[in-house]
Amino acid sequence: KYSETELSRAIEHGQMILHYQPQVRMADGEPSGMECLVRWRHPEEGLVYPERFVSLVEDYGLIDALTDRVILLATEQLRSWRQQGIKLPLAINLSMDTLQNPTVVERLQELVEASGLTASDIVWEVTESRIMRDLTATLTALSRLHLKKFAISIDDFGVGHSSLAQLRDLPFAELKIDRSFVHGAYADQVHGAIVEASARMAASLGMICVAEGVESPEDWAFVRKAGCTHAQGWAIARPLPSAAISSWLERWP
Ligand code: G
Ligand code: G
Ligand code: NA
Ligand code: MN
Repeated sequence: KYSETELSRAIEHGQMILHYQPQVRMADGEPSGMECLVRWRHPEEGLVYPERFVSLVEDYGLIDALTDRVILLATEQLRSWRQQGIKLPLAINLSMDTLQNPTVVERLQELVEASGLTASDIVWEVTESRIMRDLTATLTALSRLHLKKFAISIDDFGVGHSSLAQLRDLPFAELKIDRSFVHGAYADQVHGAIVEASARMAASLGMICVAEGVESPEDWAFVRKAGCTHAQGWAIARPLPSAAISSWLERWP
C-alpha cells in the first residue's frame, strides 16, 4: 500500500514515534521493564500501527534505517528516564532481516554506547517465527549479542517453529508467550496447556517467562498459576506515549 519513497521519507523525516508498554513482575506486581513499539505519525492518516508497515519496510530493504531510528528514539527517552530516576530496562524489537546483517552486533552496540547507556539497559526482542529461517546467521548474531551482555528475548513464542533443542542452544534470557494463547487461556483447554507448557519449559531452562496479552483479572490469575514470571497487557497498561509513563508509575499499585 505505502510506497518505498513514502516510507523512506517517513523514517528520515521523523514521522516514526514510539509508544511504551510497561511489564510487571507477577510475584509482587512491581514494574520490571517496558517495551517500545513503533507507530507512524502519518500526515494524512494519523497514527499507523506496525502491522501495516513493518513488513513493507523489510521488503523495501529499509529495516536497518527504521531500526536505527527506533534505537535512537528509545535510547534518548531511556536516558531522560534515567535522569528522572526511572531505572527500568527497555525492550526493543529486532527484525530477523536486521540480524542477518554481518555488522549488526557492532552497530547495535555502538548505538547503545553512543547514547551513554550499557547493555544491561536493553533487552532485544526477536520474533520467533522469523528466527529459524537462517539459523546460522541468527545464532551467530544472538551469541555475540549475548557475549556483549545484552539480554535477548524470544517474542511471540508458540506461533513460530522453534523446538526445545533450538531454545536450549540459543542464548535467550526470556521467553514471551504470544498473546493469542494468553488472552482467554483460562477458558480454552488447548491454549491453557500451551501457556503452562511454555512456562514450565522457560523455568527449566532458567528463562524469564513473560505472558503477553494479559487483558483481564482472569488472564492474570491463570498465567500466574501457570508459572509465568512477568506479565504485559491491557490489564496492566496499554502502550503509552512516553509522557504518560511517569504518571502510570505513580498510579500503579
Ligand atoms: O504495537 P503493536 O502491538 O501494534 O506491535 C505489533 C508488532 O509490531 C509487534 O509485535 C512487533 O513485532 C512489531 N513492532 C513494533 N515495534 C517495532 C519496532 O520498533 N521494530 C520492529 N522491527 N518491529 C516492531
Ligand atoms: O512485539 P509484539 O508484536 O508482541 O507487540 C505486542 C503487541 O501487542 C503490540 O502491538 C501491542 O499493542 C499489543 N498488545 C499489548 N497488550 C495487549 C493486550 O493485552 N491485548 C491485545 N490484544 N494486544 C495487546
Ligand atoms: Na515485541
Ligand atoms: Mn510479542
